[in-house]
Amino acid sequence: MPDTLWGYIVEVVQENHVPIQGAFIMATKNYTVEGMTCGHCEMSVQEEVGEIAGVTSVNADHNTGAVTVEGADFTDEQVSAAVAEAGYKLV
Ligand SMILES: [Cu+2]
Repeated sequence: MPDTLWGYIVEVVQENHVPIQGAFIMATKNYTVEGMTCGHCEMSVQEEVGEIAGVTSVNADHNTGAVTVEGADFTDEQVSAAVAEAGYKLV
């Protein structure tokens, strides 16, 4: 009986340590990008930023410079690097 009880406790502890898949916290972040002048610029930024792991949607507006990024587990540094890769500057 004690062996069974011990085994049961170990199992519960292990179960509680199983990482829960799909529990990432989704976030929407707003950035301002300098240098976009037309729809092609928007596309370039959206493409590059969209390649960041965890990013689910990107919306860029060349009129305002606003770039909205939605996703989980991405950093400002990654967005800044992607914007620079596209040829623009995060401000
Ligand atoms: Cu353009």
